[in-house]
Amino acid sequence: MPAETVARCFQVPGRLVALQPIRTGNVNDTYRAVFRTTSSEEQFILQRINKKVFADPAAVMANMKAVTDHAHQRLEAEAEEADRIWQLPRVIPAHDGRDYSVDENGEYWRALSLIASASSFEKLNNPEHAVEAGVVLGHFQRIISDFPAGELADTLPGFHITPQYLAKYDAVLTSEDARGRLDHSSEARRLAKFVEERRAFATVLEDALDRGELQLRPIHGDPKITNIMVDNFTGKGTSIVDLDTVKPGLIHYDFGDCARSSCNPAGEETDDLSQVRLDVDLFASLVRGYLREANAFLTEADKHYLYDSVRLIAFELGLRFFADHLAGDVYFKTSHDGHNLNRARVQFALCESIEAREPMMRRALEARQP
Ligand code: GN1
Ligand code: MG
Repeated sequence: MPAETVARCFQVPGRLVALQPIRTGNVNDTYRAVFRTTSSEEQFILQRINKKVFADPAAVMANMKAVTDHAHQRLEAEAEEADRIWQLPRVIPAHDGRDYSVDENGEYWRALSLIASASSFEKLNNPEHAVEAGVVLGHFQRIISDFPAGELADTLPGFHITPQYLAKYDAVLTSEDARGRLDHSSEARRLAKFVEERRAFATVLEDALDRGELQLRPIHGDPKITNIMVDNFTGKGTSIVDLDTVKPGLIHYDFGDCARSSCNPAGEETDDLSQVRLDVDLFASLVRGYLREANAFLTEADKHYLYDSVRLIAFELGLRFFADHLAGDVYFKTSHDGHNLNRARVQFALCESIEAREPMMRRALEARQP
């Protein structure tokens, strides 16, 4: 069913006047829909949920609805004391009252309210932006930290459990096609060696969870810098978006993902590996903003693992891209041959840079603790 037809299935007043594709995500198809009446305009985000990734889109929407309802209640309760107006997407119901609409091909679509007068960026622009990105993530984690993680469905089994990505990578390597891709590329073999050298490290967070040092909480799941919105008028962080990976997990994967995506000035799509690095000054600013909010709920053990989380998530994402390349590009959207291989090279280069800066990053984390 064309997106124009689906856009009309949700409870939005007026007539559809425009539908513009937004081509940033690696998984779902996204549009901005504009509806008008004679006296008003409403814009919202329309998304087709990728069923190859999310096997149970209804459960994804149930998680999203429960967490955003809870977060909106907290935002309203804290609005008077807050230093800004925080925004958060709301799930817009379909005409039949459900949180999604299913088209005649069985595809699932959702509508989400648009964040007003705000922009997101591919990378951090300056230290103030870094502080704001940290504040936005810490604030979101804080207002959902009292939501019972056990009430959320595990919509993506294995998502952000690094040892499970290693197991999948090993399984991919048993196929002849994957072995062929490895044998024909010295760069792919270099990356395979990189993975082998870090196998033991891959369990660092899950071991801490098993020992009872860390605990499962609701997490965002995908707080990369492009999902953090900054107010066009005030320059302050105003919202975090892309809530379909909200699920029980370790908040460390969130912190790591925010840091690895925001503090690498080259971005994750660069071809120039020499520009890839973890900028420690930006990281220190991000940490300052994050802990301003997150100190309210982080334990000492949580803080102990923050450095490892940044190193681990760069490794994990590189491993996911690399495994997808070897599997024949079946998960992430790609625009050219070798796209996922290059993305993996970037994340592994970033991981090395994080390893080289460990003492400085640990100092930045310690300096920010009261
Ligand atoms: C995917 O589609 P997007 O851009 O929101 C992926 C994240 C990765 C990210 C890397 C469900 O997110 O885990 O970190 O690409 N989402 C899923 O850019 O796998
Ligand atoms: Mg996402």
